[in-house]
Parts: sequence; structure tokens; C-alpha cells
Amino acid sequence: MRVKNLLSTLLLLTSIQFFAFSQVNAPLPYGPIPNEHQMRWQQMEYYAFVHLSVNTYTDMAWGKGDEDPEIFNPEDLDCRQWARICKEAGMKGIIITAKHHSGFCLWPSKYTDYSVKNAPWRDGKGDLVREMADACKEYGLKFGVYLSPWDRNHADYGKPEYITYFRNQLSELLTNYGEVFEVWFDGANGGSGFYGGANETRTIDRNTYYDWKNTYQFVRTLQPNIVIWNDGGDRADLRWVGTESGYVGETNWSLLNATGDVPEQMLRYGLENGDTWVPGEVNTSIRPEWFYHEKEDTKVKTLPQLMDIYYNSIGRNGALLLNFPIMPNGLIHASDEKVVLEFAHAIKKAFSVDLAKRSKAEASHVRGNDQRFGADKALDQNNETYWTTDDEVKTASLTMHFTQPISFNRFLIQEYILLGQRVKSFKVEVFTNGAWKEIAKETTIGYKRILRFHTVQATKLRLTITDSKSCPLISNIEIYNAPQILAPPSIVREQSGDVRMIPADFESQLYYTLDGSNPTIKSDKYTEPIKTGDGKLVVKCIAYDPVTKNSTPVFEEKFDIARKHWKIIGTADKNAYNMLDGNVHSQWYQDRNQKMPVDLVIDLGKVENVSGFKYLPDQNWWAGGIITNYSFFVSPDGREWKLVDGGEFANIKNNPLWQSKSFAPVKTRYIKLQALGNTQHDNEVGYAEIDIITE
Ligand code: FUL
Repeated sequence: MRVKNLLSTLLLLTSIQFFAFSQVNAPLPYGPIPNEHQMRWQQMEYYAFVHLSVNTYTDMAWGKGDEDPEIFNPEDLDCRQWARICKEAGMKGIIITAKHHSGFCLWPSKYTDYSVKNAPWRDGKGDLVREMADACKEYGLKFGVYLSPWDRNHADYGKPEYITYFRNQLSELLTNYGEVFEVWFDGANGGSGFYGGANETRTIDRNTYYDWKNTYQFVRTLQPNIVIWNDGGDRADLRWVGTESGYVGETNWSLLNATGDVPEQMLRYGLENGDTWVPGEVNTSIRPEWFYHEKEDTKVKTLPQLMDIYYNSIGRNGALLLNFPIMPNGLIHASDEKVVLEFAHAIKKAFSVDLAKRSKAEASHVRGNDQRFGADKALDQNNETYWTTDDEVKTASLTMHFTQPISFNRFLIQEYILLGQRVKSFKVEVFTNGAWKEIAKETTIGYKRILRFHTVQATKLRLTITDSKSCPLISNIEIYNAPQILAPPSIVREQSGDVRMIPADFESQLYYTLDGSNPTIKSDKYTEPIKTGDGKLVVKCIAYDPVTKNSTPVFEEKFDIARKHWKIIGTADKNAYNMLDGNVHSQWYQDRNQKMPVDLVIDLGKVENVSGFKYLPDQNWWAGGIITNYSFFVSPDGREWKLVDGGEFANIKNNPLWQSKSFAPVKTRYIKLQALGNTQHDNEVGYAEIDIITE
């Protein structure tokens, strides 16, 4: 009996031991990893910026610091409207410009008079930061602050005393308004300003002046859970991605080095072997500019543009910080609200049915053959579990078998970044028509990567990690069949006369006519630039979704004669032809040494019956060279000129759109647009496009 007991005890011990040995350990972290605050932030994914300050009332991008607080009166201000919109838009928080470069404070700071205290708004008794914080609380949003280090109002800016002032302000913002999830230290620093009446230019060394190391420490003492954004000085928790246009690199490492300069390339792509975790935040505005300008009411980003931004930020291991410029009355404009809610709806629709759920997965390698790390852990909707391999395995695949053929066009994948970002490259193949077909070959994954591709129908999908720093850890895979965004394409006519269409959704089918009739899906399908003759053209077009069988209303673009034979006289600069390329985003500037009046002479190649001309100024926000006053001449030989029109482009400053001028028809081979003045009252003259109107 005793022997039997001993035996069974031995057996039990051995099996426990065997079991214990068969259990592999979870991988150890590899390289830098996010801290808990960065992790919490990363999971927010999408949140808002709001820009409001004195320059909202002066139509400026930046306040100069001498604006009278009297102008600050957002009479209908309602932070609850902002919070409601952000909440409905699916955002997780709001960051407010508590103080922009002007130095004007949206809260009644004890340390300056340059604030809402001295504004007519709420009779000087208001506290906009408080209203924002309260509205965030009410709507269950996190609350963040932007505090510009550069202060164009403060007399001490540039001196050591200013740092005390800056920290005093931080202490107000970070103690009096509850939990703050993020603080934003804008990189624009130093330059000209009011500076307490000195009206001069002050330069600082943005790496040392703010004593970031101690400033960060101070911030963290006041708000232990905060994440700090900074694009200069000591590395903060989050990095700028090097652009304000709403995208980060396809390759996007959440790593940088703690010290040393960060070239723009590195901001965009991160640094594969960086020694510090610094993930990218993609900041962009729903309009071209950060502050409200009425002239941008027609330039609110469209749904397709916002969708691109989504895939190019959140879909590339970034977070999206989308800005609303607040109107002078204190509200978000109805057009901005409309499109951001459409955007939310479209995202919801795109990611509503996860088709990966309908699959069974197997993997080429599983860590220690332990099912705790099996392929199904990438599909179990649990971000705490992951599929992984033994440490030395850097190439492995996971195959998903669908119960029936499925159609899809989005692939979403996440790494378990708590143990480091590891994957260097991967590919996706589908099993379709009896064979494997590669549909994507990519680099990094990170917290989240979303791939877009043309809809495929398949019975299997194979993910292959082709290179990884150490064993890959895949916590989640999702597959979707996103509906097409049906919107009109952009249609341009190049100098050659060819017509190019740029679809709003890359899966859109475009059908067009050139004979004035309304296109249907029986009309010509757009596949490549359309060769046309030299004459005038009416292009009518629809975008069509073969799945829903819906199409857009007919969209039409009219073009005058092709500019094929035109020659720009008096310049050897090839960029001059940017004016004729149909692309409104390319421009050309005349030699900057010329003095007004500045002539643009064009040889039309042959005699045309001209009855007007069209001018589109440089479309960039900072564009100079916008012509306000002009004369227009014609000539048979480019020597003898006859004035046929002249005057001004009224309101071109506020509305730098196409300007059309007509005059009595005249037969001519040469034209001359003479710039007499510009919006800046200097000698710069630029053009995005130039065209004529013919009889
Ligand atoms: C920039 C600033 O200069 C802009 O005015 C804006 O605040 C943007 C978010 O950051 O650097």
C-alpha cells in the first residue's frame, strides 16, 4: 500500500514536472516599450483639437500678441456643442488651445492680464478652459490643453523670467481643471512679436530655453497620467509626424532616439532601432488652416479626404488629432459638423462586420506548441492574448480558412506592442480561383495597421511575417468589406489636352461622356487618361458602385480649348508650365527680382478668338503673389500690344478661387496678363493656372 502510494506520488510529481517544462514562458519585451500612459493614449486613436483665440477675430493664422482683448467675444460660445459633435463623431477627447502664440489666455490666469478677464465675453468673468473641461466631463471625453511655449505678448519672453511664467501657467492649467490627458507644446518658437510693447524679434534656442527636462518633470508631478507632445527639445511621450496634412509614413516605427536631432524623415517613419518609445500623433485640420477663416467655408475637407486621412493615420500605427477651427461666434461651423459626422458614419459602416470571425486559423509556428500562443489568439477579440512563435523564429505564417468564399477589401492587424514593436515586414496572400495571390507586401505593423486593396473573393487568407526583430506577436486580425465612398472624382485637363480623372474612392468605377449626354454605366468607363482633340470639352461623369448599384449624380466639368501649343515667352524656367498642367496644386512664380508691373506673355500657337481669360492664384495657405489689379493685352505678333481689359480681382484675398474676366471677342495669337499689384503690396506674382475663354 505504501509502495503504491509512493509510486503514484512519484508519477504525479513527474507529470507536474513534465507539465511545468512543457509550458513555455511568454516572450520578454524586445527593445523599448510603451509606458501605461502611452498605451492608454494609443488606444484612444482619435480625438479633437479646437483652435480659438484673438486671431479668430483678425482672420490671421497667428496672433501677433498686440491684439486688443476687446475683440474676443464669442457671443454664442457653447463648449457643449463642440463636445457633442466630437462625441457623436466617435472621438475620445478634446485638446483646447488654452494659449496660442498670441499669448492670449482662454482662462483668467492670475499671472497676466492678457486673457478672457479683459474681454467682453461673459463680461470678463468667463473661463473658457473651465467650460471646455466641464463639457468634456459631461460628454465622457478626455480633456487636453495646448499651451504655446512661444508667447508673442509677454514682455519677458526670451528671458529666464518667462520660464517661471510659463510654469505658473502650466500649474494653473494642470491643477484647476481635473484630469488632463495630453499637453501640447507647439514647436513654433521665437520670432517677432509685441513682447509687452517692445515690438521686436526675439530668438531662443528651443532645445534649451524651456529647460524641458525639468518642465516635463513639473508637468508629471501635477498630472501623473499625462502624455506630453513636443516636437522640439527633449524627447516627449509623443512625436509630431513632420506634416500637418494628415498622414504618417507607411513604415512607422514608434521609436526615436532619446537625444539628437530628429530629421523630418525620422518624424515620418520613426527610427527602426530607436532607443525610446515615441509614437506618432497625426495632427491636421478639417479645413486648410487651424483658425477659422470665412474664406475657407468652401474648403472643408471632404468625406473621401477624411477617409484617406483615417487610413493614413490610424491605419498606419498613428493616432489622429483632427482640428475644428471655432467660428468667431464660438461654434463649430455646420459644414464641419456635417462632414465629420458623415466620416464617423462611414468608418462605422466600413468596420461593422468582422469577417475574420468566420474563419479558423492555423499557424506555421506556435511558441512551444503551446496553445496559449496559438493562431486563434489573433482572432479571439481579446487584445491581451496573441499568436507568437519561439524567440528565434522571425518568419512565420498564419492561414485563415473561411467557411465559405468571402469578399473583402480591408485587412486590419495589430501587434501586441506592450512587449515592443517587432515586425519589420509582412505580406498578405489570398487563395482565390484555386491559387495563392499576393495582395499586399508591407513593412511595419505596430499598434494598428489597416490595409486597403481592391475587393477580392477568397476561401483562405495567409499572413506571412517575412521579417521581425524577434518573434512576432500578433494580437488581432480583422477583415472587412468596406462599402465604396461614392463621390465625384476630380477632373483635370492637362496641357496635352488629355483628360485625367482622379476617383474619390480607389474602387470607384467612373463612366463618362464627352458629347454632352448624361453618362450611365453603359457609357465609356474611365481606365486611363482620355485623349481628346484640341477643342472645347464638356466632360460628364458618374461614379458607380457595382455592389450597391448606386451611382453619384452626374458631375460635369467644362474646359476651353486645349493649351497644347502654348508657349510661355520670356522664361526658360520649365516650372512655368505648372500654370498649364491642370493641377491646381502646382504653381509658378515670376522671377522675384522683377518690379510691378509684371508681364506674363503667352504665345497661343495660333490665332484664337479670345473673349476672356481665367486666373487661379497659388492655392497654398501661405501663398503670396496673388494678383489684385491687372491689365490684359492682345497682340498678333508679340510686339504690338492692344489693351482689351483691365481692373481688379475683387475679394481675391479672401477668396482665392478661379477669377474669370470677359471682354469683346478679339482675334489674337499672343496674350499678355500684366500684374499691377498684389495682396501683399510687393512685387511677387504667382499663378496656379492660367487659361483663356474663346468664342
Ligand atoms: C502649428 C501652429 O503654429 C499652428 O498655428 C497650429 O496651432 C498647429 C496645431 O501647430 O505649429
